Amino acid sequence: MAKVVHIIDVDSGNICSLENAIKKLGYEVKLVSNAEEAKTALPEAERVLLPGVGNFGHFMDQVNARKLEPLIKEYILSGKPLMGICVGLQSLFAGSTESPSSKGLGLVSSKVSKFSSDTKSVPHIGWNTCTSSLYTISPEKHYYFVHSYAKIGTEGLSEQGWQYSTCTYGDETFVAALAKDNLLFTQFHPEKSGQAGLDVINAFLTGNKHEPESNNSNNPGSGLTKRVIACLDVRSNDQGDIVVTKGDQYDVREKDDTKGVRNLGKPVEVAEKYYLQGADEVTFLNITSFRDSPLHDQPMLQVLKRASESVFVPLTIGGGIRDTLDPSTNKIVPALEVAHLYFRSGADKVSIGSDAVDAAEQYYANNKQKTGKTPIETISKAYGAQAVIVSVDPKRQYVADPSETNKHVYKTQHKGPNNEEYVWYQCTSKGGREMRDIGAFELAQAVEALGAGELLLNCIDKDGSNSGFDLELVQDIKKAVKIPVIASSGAGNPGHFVEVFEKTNVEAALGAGMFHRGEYTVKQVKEAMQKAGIVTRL
Ligand code: 1PR
Repeated sequence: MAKVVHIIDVDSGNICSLENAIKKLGYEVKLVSNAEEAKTALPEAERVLLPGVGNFGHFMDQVNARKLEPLIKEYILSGKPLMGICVGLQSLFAGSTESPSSKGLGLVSSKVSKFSSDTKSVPHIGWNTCTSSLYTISPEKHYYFVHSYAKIGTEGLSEQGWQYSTCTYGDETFVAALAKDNLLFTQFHPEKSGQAGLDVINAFLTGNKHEPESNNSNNPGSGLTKRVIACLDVRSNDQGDIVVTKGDQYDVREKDDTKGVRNLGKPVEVAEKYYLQGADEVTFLNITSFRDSPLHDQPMLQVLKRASESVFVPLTIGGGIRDTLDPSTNKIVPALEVAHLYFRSGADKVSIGSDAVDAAEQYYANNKQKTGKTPIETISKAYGAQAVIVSVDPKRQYVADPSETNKHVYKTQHKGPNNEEYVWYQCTSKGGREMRDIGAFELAQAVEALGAGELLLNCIDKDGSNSGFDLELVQDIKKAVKIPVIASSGAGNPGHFVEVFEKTNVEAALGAGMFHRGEYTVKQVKEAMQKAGIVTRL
């Protein structure tokens, strides 16, 4: 009979991913979500996981509302093994500047605080290296982090008997993992860190501690990598099968007489292939969700569920994240609930497209007052900014003189059809079908203010062109915001990834067509990056 692992489930975004990782390692999972269940389960439990994602206050509120705090503490004091992940690690501390009125478990006396964004993007998103060799954590390997808050510095930890591993992000060094007796806490997500992460979970489950002689005994490896993301545009074809497709300037129909939806494979198989090739993240964009409510899009939820059983890197899902009418009840289902459905099916982040344009327009119309009600705000409040990507679908617009528009323009080296020297990028919604009265620069600033954690910056003019990323646009949007930016649209060969990382300071780049058509693999992209001296995870 399989051994059992108990997971304390307070509706954290990553439960499904964690469950899949534990099952992959050959264990059975039992969820414990309230005091009643905990009172029966924890005295019998042999190994417990405490995962957390998102907002510290929301997490502690959930723990307290379910009356779990004394039971978790009692379990910890019993000396049996417990592993906390991400906000699970942060909950160990007395509190966090993220939610000053919420108390943590207080097993470590200091507080968690926010990264400074003076010289770097915040949140810290990506694959980074750590010191030490606690529970197989190796300075040679990369682990996936996604957070804005951390235990910065290590003062007092050794004195309180903790072994720790640290990670450096820009100018700040923070706690990547903490261990003491049978306790292990990681700030990174081992369930999303590929084989290296599965090894850490396995080491915890089997009690393989590998304690170093002293804290910080090893130098960390190369540090934060530039991420390579594989993107799967997904929709039903005319036969009703869910397929990976890919357009040119967003037109996904064949150019021949059939005019059928271009079919480039089955989503789960394609996602697995890119995971095995070394993709740092996989993104699914449900490109026709503006027509089909995601609430009834069970096939898409199934795709996500099945992909998350075998793909142990972050999965993003976009398409239809908005307040949605449920035709069966005639009631509006809030975007937060739609996102919740996706998170419970294995998504780690959601990507908002059309609704973000509405929200940004509303933000400026309200003189930059936030309502607290837009999907960006509600989802980021519950799941954390790092779980909310905004996908921008802009189209180039040329002007001869900046005075011709009230949008942010820049002088371009690639002049317009009538020799125009200035350009701005007009946002669209519904997959490029509707032109909107807002520029990409203005939208980027609005959605950052509303709480988005990352931007997926497409460019309709470049999509499917194989001519390289729009470097000017990427540079311009990087100047607009502090949050990380993913460059997208136009990648045709590995050199284009090298180019965007060398010529801009973007954090990640995404490719679709060149991978789907089998012209290049993700591995080839990463080998080219490594050859060029760009930090990557091979
Ligand atoms: O508006 O919140 O429902 O979200 C819809 C999502 O679907 C948005 O993220 C939007 O970008 C996407 N989408 C809608 N229609 C299309 C389409 O192609 N007809 N796909 C579409 C956008 C863009 C890329 C693409 C890159 C790289 N896909 O992410 O993968 O351009 O392509 P390349 O490397 O081949 O050049 P909502």
